[in-house]
Amino acid sequence: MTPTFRCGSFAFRRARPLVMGVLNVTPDSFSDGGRHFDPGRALAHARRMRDDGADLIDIGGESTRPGAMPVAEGDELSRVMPLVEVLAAEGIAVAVDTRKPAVMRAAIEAGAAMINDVDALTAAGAIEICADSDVGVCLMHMQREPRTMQEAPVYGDVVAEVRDFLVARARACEAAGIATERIAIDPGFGFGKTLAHNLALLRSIGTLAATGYPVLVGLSRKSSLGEITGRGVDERLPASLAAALAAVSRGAAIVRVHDVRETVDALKMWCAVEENLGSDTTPLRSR
Ligand code: 7PJ
Repeated sequence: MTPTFRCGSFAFRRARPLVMGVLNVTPDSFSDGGRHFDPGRALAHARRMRDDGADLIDIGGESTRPGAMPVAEGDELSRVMPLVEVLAAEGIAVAVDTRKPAVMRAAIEAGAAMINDVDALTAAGAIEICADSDVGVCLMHMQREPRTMQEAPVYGDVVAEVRDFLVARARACEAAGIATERIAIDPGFGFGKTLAHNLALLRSIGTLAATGYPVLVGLSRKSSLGEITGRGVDERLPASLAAALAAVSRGAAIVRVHDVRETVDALKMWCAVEENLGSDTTPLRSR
């Protein structure tokens, strides 16, 4: 039977990879920072991603790029909440990228379907807030914190350490009442990892997928892709598509991307070639 990923009122059959479109509403996010800070433009961009075939839209009001400083709760709420309310009311599966329990609570009340937490719900109260609702959760691995995470990250066995952390967090969520089908895990590319660490994790997506939890990957436009190609952040689309395909071909279930239209096309092609996608032949949404 095809497994299902449940978040809010949505149940995604995991017969094909899902696409999560990134909507940053911060003045300083590294790749599209500033571009969607105006609420009207942010809404238009979100709707475009939906029309291009995004299954989920991930709204973030705090930049977690390397070196980024924390954002005040009130600022994050005022950036994110108007968008969550409007997009959720339009029937879009909205994820909110936040580390703050107060933002999680408000987002859930406003109809968010998923909480995407780069801190893996480690803040006090975060697990309970999610457990008291029906949201899906994404638990991400990070070594240290955004301000300092890229200062010489060190691991013994990066794949085993990341997997063990994520499984422990997933078990903690289950113990608190979050159903297994509501949990996704994410190795956190670029979050306290060197290029070598990121590549080791990408090669080992299968090890993470073998836990049974859907694996979400965020590689889109990231600096590792720049290190490999020598390209600036606006020139990383080809590398981002290659990275997404490398990830899904190793078992990733959800790709978090900036370039939805292009990624959906790449995945349509990949799905057409694959013969192991189960009996569900539903094409990627093409509106
Ligand atoms: C990730 C994220 C990621 C998850 C960011 C960027 C940097 N959430 N939020 N996974 N990256 N789950 O937009 O590239 O990799 S912020």
